Amino acid sequence: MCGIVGAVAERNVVEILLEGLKRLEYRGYDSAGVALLDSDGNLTRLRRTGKVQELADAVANESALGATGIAHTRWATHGGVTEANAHPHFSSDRIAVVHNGIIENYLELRKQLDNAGYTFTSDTDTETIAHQVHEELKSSDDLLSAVQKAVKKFHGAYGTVVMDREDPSRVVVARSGSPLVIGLGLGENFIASDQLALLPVTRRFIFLEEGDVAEITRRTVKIVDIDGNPVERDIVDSVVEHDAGDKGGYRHYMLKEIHEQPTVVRNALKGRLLDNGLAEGIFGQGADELLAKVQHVQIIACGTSYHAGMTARYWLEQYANVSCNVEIASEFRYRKSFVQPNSLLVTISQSGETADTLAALRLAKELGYMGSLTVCNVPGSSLVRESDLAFMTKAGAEIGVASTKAFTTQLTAFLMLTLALGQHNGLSEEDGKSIISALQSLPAKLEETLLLSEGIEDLAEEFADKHHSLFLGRGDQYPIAMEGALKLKEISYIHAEAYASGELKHGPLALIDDEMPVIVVAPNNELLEKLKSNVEEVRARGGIMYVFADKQANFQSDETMRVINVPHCEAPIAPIIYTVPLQLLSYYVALIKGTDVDQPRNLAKSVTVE
Ligand code: HGA
Repeated sequence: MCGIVGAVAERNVVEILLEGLKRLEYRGYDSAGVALLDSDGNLTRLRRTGKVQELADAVANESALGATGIAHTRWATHGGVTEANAHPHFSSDRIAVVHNGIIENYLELRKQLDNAGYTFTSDTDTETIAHQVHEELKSSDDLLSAVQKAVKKFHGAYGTVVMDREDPSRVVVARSGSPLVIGLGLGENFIASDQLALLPVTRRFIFLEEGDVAEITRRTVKIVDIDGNPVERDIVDSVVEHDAGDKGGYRHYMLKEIHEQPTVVRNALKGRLLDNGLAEGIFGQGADELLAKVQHVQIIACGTSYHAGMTARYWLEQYANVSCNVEIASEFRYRKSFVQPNSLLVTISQSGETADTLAALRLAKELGYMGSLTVCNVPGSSLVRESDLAFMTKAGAEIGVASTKAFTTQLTAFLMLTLALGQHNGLSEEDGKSIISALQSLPAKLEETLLLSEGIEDLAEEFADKHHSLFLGRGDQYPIAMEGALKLKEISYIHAEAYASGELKHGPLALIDDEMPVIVVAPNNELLEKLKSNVEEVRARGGIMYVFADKQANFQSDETMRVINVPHCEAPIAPIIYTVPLQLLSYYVALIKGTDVDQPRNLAKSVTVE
């Protein structure tokens, strides 16, 4: 989603801003812009639709420079993808603004500002921020109080940075619903929507909290709450490692991240899983006490993380004897729901900034859950900071928009949570041992599964001219079928739907013909015979199938069915293992179709708007 980078320095900051934008590129965007102020108050703005490189070329052509600056990658929510709608937005050639989020009451504000004589030059909600701050400056002592007064009038979400031509020594920033982090340098300070943008210039950060407004100069940072009262925020040394430029010899980040899975899963297990169970305190301080009381789990997530939650439900109910509901965050947050006694709220998000999930967590806190746990990949993110407990998935930076290693490490985390909750709820010794030994074998099994790569690359040829596809699975493989379908549509733009295969006869069978490939995930489990019947239902109607199956499942390739043998694995980790061939299939289909694998059209990595 949108990215923000800003700087107040003595040196020219344009390269810092552009490098910051490049580091946020992977999140997906449609246009980019920068505004620079020099010490004489000369204000320059450049904006381009398309890639940051086009903006960088324009900056080089114009030799733009300034020691104070703000920059932005936009993922349009209000107003089309045009240069005029790209940020920064100006008011009266004095105020410059970048913004992540949505000002929901922008039409009303726009009318008032229109009446006050302001001319709008874009269709965005963001431009109202610029004019509102300009308007407030008429009756304020300084930019900080003007921004503070302005944001009180906004409904919705904002992470915004404001620059004033008449005072190049500072920027003022405000956060509500969209993350912002201040980066502290030596004699220079920075602001960004994500610490990744600033790692080349600092590792010392202040994460702003909801409602914070801050004034940043080269040497000072002053933070106030929405009413103007000074507030203290901790300085944190970042532990995040990120080299956005490194694809490690792979053609795409996504392929690199698929191949990293054995390593990152090993990291996720290290020091946490012991031969006889879990190490103590792995879910954080006070977790053991809280988890001992849990009788129900409510999982909230979006997208791929939601599929991890769906899989977790099978495990928590089957092994840990804990009831579990899973809901999409954007639904949960807008409906009345009931809290079961002794319920733990679990959120899942790669970035920890997913707007709907964060809003759901905030809502849930008022509803009476016993506590909250987040399964997250980014330390210091909003979900981590606002949850009672955090379990870090340790997948490392995930750059490809289509999530791969974040998903398999989330699943690994949930098998550990199953062990943790199960020990208080009658997890059988046999199941406990089987989960532990399955997890111990997981990194090596993932390595073995990645060897399927070549065969899947050949198979992908058969999908390149298809427009639709169906994914089938049963039990804990149903969410894996859903995740496989999501991957294929995300990066190859082929329409893909997933069904629990028992549902076929209730509708989707009508779609079957030889133009509709049917992908089946078939480990050798207790549902195999049922699944085989579903496969026959497809065969009888002339469907073409691709079956990812355990060798012992005894599927034979023939003219209507291609069988890809997946390494045999223990039952608890089968959902994780069968995810990998589906990731590879999507990747190779996308490669043949020539799509933008790492930044698929219309999508963003960290979905920080509703
Ligand atoms: N509403 C603003 C910013 C959108 C955004 O934050 N996207 O992630 C716009 O449409 O320009």
